[in-house]
This record gives sequence, C-alpha cells and structure tokens, in this order.
Amino acid sequence: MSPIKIYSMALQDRSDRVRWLLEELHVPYENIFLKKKNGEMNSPEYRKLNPMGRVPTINDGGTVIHESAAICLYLADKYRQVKLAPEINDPLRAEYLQWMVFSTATLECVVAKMFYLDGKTEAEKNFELNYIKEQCEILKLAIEPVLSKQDYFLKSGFSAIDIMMAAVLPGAEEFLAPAGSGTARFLERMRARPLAKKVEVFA
Ligand SMILES: N[C@@H](CCC(=O)N[C@@H](CS)C(=O)NCC(=O)O)C(=O)O
Repeated sequence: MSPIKIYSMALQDRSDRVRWLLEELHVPYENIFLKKKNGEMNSPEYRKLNPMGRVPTINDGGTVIHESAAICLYLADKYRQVKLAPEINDPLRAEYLQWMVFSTATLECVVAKMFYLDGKTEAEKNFELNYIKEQCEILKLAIEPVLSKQDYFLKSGFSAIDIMMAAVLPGAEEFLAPAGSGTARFLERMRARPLAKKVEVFA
C-alpha cells in the first residue's frame, strides 16, 4: 500500500494537525511541499485535487480530501483500532463531532484573524485585536470549563480532537490560555508529546 500523500506548503501550515495525527496513528505518509512562489498551488494538476489551490489536501490511494478537520475525522475513523475517535455508537461520539467541527469552523475562524494584523494601521490593529479578544472570551466559555476539569477534551482520554485544538489554540494563546488556566495546562501537556515535537507542530 502506498503511503498517504499530504500536500502542504510547510510543516507549520494547517497540515500540521494531519501529520501529527498520522504519527499518533502510526500510519506512513509522504510529504509533498508545494512552492507557492512557483505557482505550484495553482497548477492544473494540484487544482484537480483541490480546486481552491489551498492546503492541506491528502490523497489516500485515490481518496482525495481537503479541509483539515474532515481529513482528521476520516483518518481517525479509518484507523480506529488506535482509538483516537469514539466509535459511531459511543455516547461520546456526539461531543467528539462537535469539537472537531468547532476547532476550525468556530475557533480557527477567530484565531486566524491574528495572522492578518500586519500592514494594518495602529487604529485598525487595535480595533481588530479588541474584536478577537471579545470573541475569545466567548470561545473560552465553551473550552475552559472542560479543560479545567479534565486533561483532554473527551473524558475518555487523548483523541484526535486534542490534536486539532492544540494545533489551533496557540494562534491566540494570550487570550485563550492565560497562565494558570486549564487551557494553558492542556497546551503544556500537548507540547510535551514526543510526536508533536517530532513533526514540529509548535515550532
Ligand atoms: N479550512 C481549511 C483552510 C485551508 C487554508 O486556508 N489553508 C491555507 C494554508 S494554512 C492556504 O492554503 N492558503 C492559501 C495560500 O496561502 O495561498 C482547512 O482547515 O484545511
């Protein structure tokens, strides 16, 4: 069986969570780094895999998927013997799906705004930062009660959700994970995981 191909620009784009999950699942993969400057994101061959010219995309023996959360849902289910996803009939499955979708659809939508502050005037930056801070206070209402009472998002233990969340949260860590919070302790725990270090998720 040929290894799963991961298309990305670098180790630290949104492919980080896919690579980390594959490591935790002990599944071989091949990195294909696209050079944006050379137009490789927009080549006709790549557009066939991802019509938007974005990353990550995986090709698993002809099964092609983009959207990092969908990729992680697919992989954790496909290799379910490793138990990084609750089974379909497990009562925790609903919570699992909720957090997996939350990680990109709700959390990353806010966190990603931190990456677009460059080039803005001071006034625009302050306006934007106030908005992000306000939104993070709302996000914390969902996240912090969970992480202040348990080590992982699911009470059953480490799962694919923790990978998704740990890959996204650091982008707005100052607002989402103040010192002493359950979220800060969670990130510390995730940063210590050998396979996260191996694939340089937190570099
Ligand atoms: N929601 C998508 C977002 C994908 C996305 O926007 N990826 C960025 C890189 S992290 C990208 O490809 N940007 C296009 C570019 O930089 O040209 C996911 O989670 O996979």
